[in-house]
Amino acid sequence: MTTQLDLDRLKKAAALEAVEFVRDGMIVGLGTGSTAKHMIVALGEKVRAGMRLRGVPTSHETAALAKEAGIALIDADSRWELDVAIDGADQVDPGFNLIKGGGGALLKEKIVAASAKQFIVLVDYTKQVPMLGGSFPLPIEIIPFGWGSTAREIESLTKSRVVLREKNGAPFRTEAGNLIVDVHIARIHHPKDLEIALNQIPGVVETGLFIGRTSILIVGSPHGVDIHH
Ligand code: ABF
Repeated sequence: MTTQLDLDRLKKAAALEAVEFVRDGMIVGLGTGSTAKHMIVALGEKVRAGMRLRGVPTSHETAALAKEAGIALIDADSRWELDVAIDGADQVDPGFNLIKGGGGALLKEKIVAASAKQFIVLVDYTKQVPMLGGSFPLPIEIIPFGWGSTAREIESLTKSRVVLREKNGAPFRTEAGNLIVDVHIARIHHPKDLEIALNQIPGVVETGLFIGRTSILIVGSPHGVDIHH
């Protein structure tokens, strides 16, 4: 049986491989989550060893970790171009398509991934699935105004149960002040089509589907770390 501790070791092993793609002078998109945290700590060590890096964080939590690690952050509200973005994921299929957003930072994560020349994704092997959906609900960030009607539209498009995410008994709010619904969808046969259709529903800000964005997938597993280009 693989314990959380074992999985964390695999995430760290993947993160250590990922930072080897970072070169002096790069601007790096910094992901969010427990896998990304290992990557940030490892980048901090590179900075201490003399590497010059600047980062764009995908959440307040990541910004705090990066500062602690000694990584200089650039003004997130300006115009930037990223050499590389490195982030975790909740599910990855054989085509390297992803579900992200379990941590609620999917909007910034997608903006950052989209603006990077290379998007490196880090997972432990348990995140690999033959097809997206099923074991992990698809997160969708929506505008609070009329959220019930947006959720109904999502429900009728996906024919799936749509649940408003809560935290401490209240609706979960993203850093942009929006809500998240988790869609309990069985199997996503055509993820690109679904992403396009969801984005056409008024009130949908962004979906947790990251389709065709992964440049490099790094998987930590009990037999070692695999790097897929
Ligand atoms: C972020 O962190 C999210 O998009 C995803 O929900 C989560 C992955 O979690 P972890 O790295 O903690 O397993 O990348």
